[in-house]
Amino acid sequence: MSEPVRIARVRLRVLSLPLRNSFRTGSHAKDSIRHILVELEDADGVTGTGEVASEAAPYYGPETAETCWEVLSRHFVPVALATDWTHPRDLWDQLSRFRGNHFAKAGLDMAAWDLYARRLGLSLATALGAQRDRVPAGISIGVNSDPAGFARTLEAAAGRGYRRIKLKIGPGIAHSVARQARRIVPPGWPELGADGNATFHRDDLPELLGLDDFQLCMLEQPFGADDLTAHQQLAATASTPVCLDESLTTPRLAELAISMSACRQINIKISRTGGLTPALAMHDVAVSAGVPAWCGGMHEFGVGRAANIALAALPGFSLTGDISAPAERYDHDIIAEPFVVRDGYLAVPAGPGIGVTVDTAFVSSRAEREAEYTATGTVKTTRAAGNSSR
Ligand code: OSB
Ligand code: MG
Repeated sequence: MSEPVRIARVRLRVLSLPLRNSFRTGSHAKDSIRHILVELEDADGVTGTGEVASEAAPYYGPETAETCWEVLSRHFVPVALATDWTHPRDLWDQLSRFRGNHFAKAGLDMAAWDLYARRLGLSLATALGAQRDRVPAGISIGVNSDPAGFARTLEAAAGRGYRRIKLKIGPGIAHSVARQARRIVPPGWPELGADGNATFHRDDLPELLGLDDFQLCMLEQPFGADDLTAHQQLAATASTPVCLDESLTTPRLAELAISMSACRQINIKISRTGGLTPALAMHDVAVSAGVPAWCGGMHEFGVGRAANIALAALPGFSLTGDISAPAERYDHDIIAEPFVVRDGYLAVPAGPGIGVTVDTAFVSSRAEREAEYTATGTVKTTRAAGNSSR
C-alpha cells in the first residue's frame, strides 16, 4: 500500500457480556467480561475494529477497562488522529513513545491492522504472513471446587473435540486438580496443560516438580511475572515443559527468557504484548530461537478472537493455544458469524481484515459508554441511561 492512511474518526465503546459460567483462576473469579471496542475510520470510509481485552480488575496485569479508556481517549486517540501511516507498525512506533499500557495499545493496533488488511483486500491472516487455513482449538478451564461439575466440564470439552485442555491451578491444589483431570482425560489426547497465573512462590517448587507425575504438555507461568530466575530453576529440573505468559510483555523479554532457558515454550498474547505488531515480533523471536509458541487469549469476544486466530495461523505457532469458540463463554457474541470447532480446529477467516462482521445493533444495545473523536476535536460521549457503572 503506497497511499498513506490518515484516521478521520475513532469510536470507543465499552460493553460487558455475562459469562455462561463463572471463571476462576489461581488469583480471582469473574462472572462477566468488560471489553472496549476500538473502531477506526479513514478518509475513504474504510473501517477497522480492535478489542481491548483487559480484565475488570488489575489481577492479570495492571490495566483495567477504565485505565484503558482513559489512556486511549486522552493520549492514544489524539496520536492516531494526527499520524499518517502506510503500515500499522508506523502507528505502533508513534504509540511506543508512551510506556506500558499494552492492552490499550493492542486494541488500537488491532483496529489498524484490520483497516490495513481491508484496504488491501486481504484477510488479516494473509496480511500478517500466515498461510494456514485452520488452527487447532484449545480451551482453558477455570478452577472448580465441585468435582462433579469439573468432570462434566472436562468431558464436554473433550467431547467437542478440543485438542488441548488447560487447567487453572494454584498453590495447594495443583496435584488434586491434575489428578482429577487425569481420571477423565488419560495421557494422550486431548493434551492437558496447567496454568499457575503467577500465584506460586519459590517455596512451592516441590509441589510444581510433583506435577511431572501427570505428563502435562506444559506448565504455564507458576511464578511472578518478574521472577525469570525461579522459572529458570524449575525448567532446569522439571520434565514438564515450562511456558511463560505474564513475564513476556515484550519481544526483548522473550529473547531474554529464552536465552536464560527459563522456558521451553512461549505463550504469545496480542493484548499482553501491546498488539499484533509486537506479537508478530515476538513470534519471530520464537522462530529464530527454535522455541515453539502458542497463541494465548483473554476471553476475547468475537473481534479479538478473530485476531487471535489470524495470528495463530503463522508458522511459529506450532503448539495448540487457548483458542476456543466464544460460544463456550457467551450466550450472545458481538459478531454475526459464529466460530465453530470442527474436528478439533477453527477455520481462519478468509474475508477481508478480521473477516467477521460486528453486530453493531447488539453492541450499541449493550454499550455502557460510547465516545467519538475526530481530527477537528469533536468529542461525543454518551452513557447508557440508567447505567451507573463507569
Ligand atoms: O492466563 O492465559 C491466562 C484468561 C484471562 C486472563 C488470563 C488467562 C486467561 C485464560 C483464558 O487462560 C484464555 C482464553 O480462553 O481466552
Ligand atoms: Mg496464562
